[in-house]
Amino acid sequence: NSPNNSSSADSIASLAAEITEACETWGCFQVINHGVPVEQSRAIESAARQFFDQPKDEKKKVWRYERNPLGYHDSEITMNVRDWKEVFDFTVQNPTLFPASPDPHDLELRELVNQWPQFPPQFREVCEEYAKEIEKLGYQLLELLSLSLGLPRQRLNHFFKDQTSIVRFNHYPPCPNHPGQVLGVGQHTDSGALSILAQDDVGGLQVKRKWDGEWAPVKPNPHAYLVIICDIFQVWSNDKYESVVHRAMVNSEKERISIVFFFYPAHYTMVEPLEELINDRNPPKYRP
Ligand code: AKG
Repeated sequence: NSPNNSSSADSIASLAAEITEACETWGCFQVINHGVPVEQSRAIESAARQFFDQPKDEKKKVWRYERNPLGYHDSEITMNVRDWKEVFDFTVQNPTLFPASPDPHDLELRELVNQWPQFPPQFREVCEEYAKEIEKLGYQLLELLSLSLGLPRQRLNHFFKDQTSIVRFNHYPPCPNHPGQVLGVGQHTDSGALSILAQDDVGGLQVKRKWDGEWAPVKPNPHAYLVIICDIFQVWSNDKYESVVHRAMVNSEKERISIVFFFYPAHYTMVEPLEELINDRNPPKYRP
């Protein structure tokens, strides 16, 4: 109750109000002064560049496979000939338990284990350190998002005790083809709760505006993260916040890197609209 406490409570409340507005209008927002140390952001970007700079045969040593889809892949494996990118994925809780199939009645679980490349030598350490920092930011954002929905600050945290989150490096090589005909990644929404995206200064990410369906470029700011509302959050909020449709354009001259933290709850989480947000006038729009 000291003056300092009340001014910090006021600034959290006003931050939560700004987040409400951004999520309702855009489904995403940028954060600066986020607390992830700049050395760690630089180290992970440099590790990603060094990894992707290797010949394909080297990268293929950590090629992902069907039962453990972590590691390196490109559109050869996704069969999506329109995606002009290559990817490296690792899980934040290693190993992570994951449903073997999308069928909710199939209870078989798989253990997903990270595949670490030999080069660059500090790759694993840099990734693990970064994961700790981005996870901290994820929890802070969850708290602010809870407040922004008028819920207790810690309301969502327990869903993430055994999180199945993934960090993805996206590398988009320069693409000589006509940019209008090729997409780095086609339009989609993310299936998790939140995505926290870092990008270099090249640009290419676009989000679909909710009010007129037009594509809006996200101005790249290498010191900021873009926080994206994803499908699970849309269900929790019973459509108050909608998952944002986004895509990445290619660049004909420059390569581009983005690093995404896909914040997923535990595999056993039953996703349904939060009961505090439901009433007779706002019945649940989703079944569990
Ligand atoms: C994804 O990895 O799902 C993305 O949407 C990446 C977008 C980007 O690279 O900016």
